[in-house]
Amino acid sequence: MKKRNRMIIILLSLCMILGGCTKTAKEDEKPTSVVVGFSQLGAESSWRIANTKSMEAAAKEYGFGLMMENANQKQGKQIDAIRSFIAYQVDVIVFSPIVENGWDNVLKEAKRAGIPVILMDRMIETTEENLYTAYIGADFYAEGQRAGEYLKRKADALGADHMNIAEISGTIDSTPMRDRQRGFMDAICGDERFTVIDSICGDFLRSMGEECMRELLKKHGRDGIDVIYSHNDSMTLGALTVLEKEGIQSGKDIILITVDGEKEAVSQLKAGKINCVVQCTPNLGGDVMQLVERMKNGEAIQGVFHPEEGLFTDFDDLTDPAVEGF
Ligand code: GYE
Repeated sequence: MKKRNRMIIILLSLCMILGGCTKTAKEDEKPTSVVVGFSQLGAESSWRIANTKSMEAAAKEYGFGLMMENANQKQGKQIDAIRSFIAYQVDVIVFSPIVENGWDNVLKEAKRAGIPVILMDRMIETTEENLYTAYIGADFYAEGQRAGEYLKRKADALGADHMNIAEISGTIDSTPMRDRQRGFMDAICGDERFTVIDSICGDFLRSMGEECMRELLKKHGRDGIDVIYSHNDSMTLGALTVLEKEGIQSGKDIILITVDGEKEAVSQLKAGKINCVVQCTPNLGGDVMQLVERMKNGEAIQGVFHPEEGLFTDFDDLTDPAVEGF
C-alpha cells in the first residue's frame, strides 16, 4: 500500500519468528496490501475467544496482515501494544478497550502519526474529538433494556408481586458493564415489584461468577434472591454450578437472565436452567475488515455501527433451529 510496506513485512516476519503474531509463513510470501494492528483485551470468556477468531478469519479473508496482541486484561498492555503498532506504522489500529477511560494520550499519538483507529466491541470516554474513526460493536444499553423487558414479562406471567434482584456485573467501567446495567435499570425503573438488592462485580470471568454466587447466597440466603441478572454467560455458567451444588433449582427458584448467547448458555436455556439469554454477537471481524477495506479505498468513514441482535427466552419455541448459540 505504501512505501514502508517492505519494512512492515520484515517486521511482521520478525514478529512471527518471535511467536507474537497470527500470520503464517506462507501468507508472508505475498505482500499484504494492508496491515492492521489489533489489540485484543484478553481471553476472559467464550465471547472473547470467538471474537478473536472472527478477527483472524476476517483478516485472512480480506488478505490483510494482522498484528495481534492480547493484553490479558491489562490496560497498560493495551497501551503498549498500540504504541508498538504506531512504531510499526501499521495502516489501521483496531482495539477493544478494556475500560472507557485513560486512552487520550496514546490515541493522540496515533493521531499524530496519521494512523486511523477503529474501536471494536467497547467504547471510550474522551473529551477530545476525532481520536477514533468508527465504533463497531453492540448497543449494550439496548441489551440491558431487553433483559429488563423480559423480566417484566416474566413477572406478569408468574403473577409475582415482588422480586429481589441481584446483579453480577462485568468489569467495572467497561462499556458493556455500564450500559447493560443502565439499560436494565431504566427498563425496570418505576415498577414497584422489583428491588435490586445487590450488585457485585464478577469481571466477566466464570470463576468469579462462582465466587459471586457463593457470596450472594451467603449474604442474602437462598430465599432472599429471586432473580440473578448476570452481565455475561461465563459468569452465569459459573453461578449455575454453585446453584446446582446447593440444590437450588435455577430457572424456577431463581430466575436467571444472562447476556451473550454462547452455545453452553443456550443449551442451559433449553434445559430450563436459564430463563433468558440476551444476544451479543462476537462475530464483528467481517464488519471491521470491511470498514478497513473501505478506508483503504479512500472513503471517509465515521460513525457507530451496531450489529442486529435479539434474545432467546423461555417464552420462545426452543425447538426452533434458529435458537442457537455461537
Ligand atoms: O459480553 C463478555 C466479554 O465486551 C461484549 O466482554 C463484550 C463482553 C462480553 O468478556 O462475555
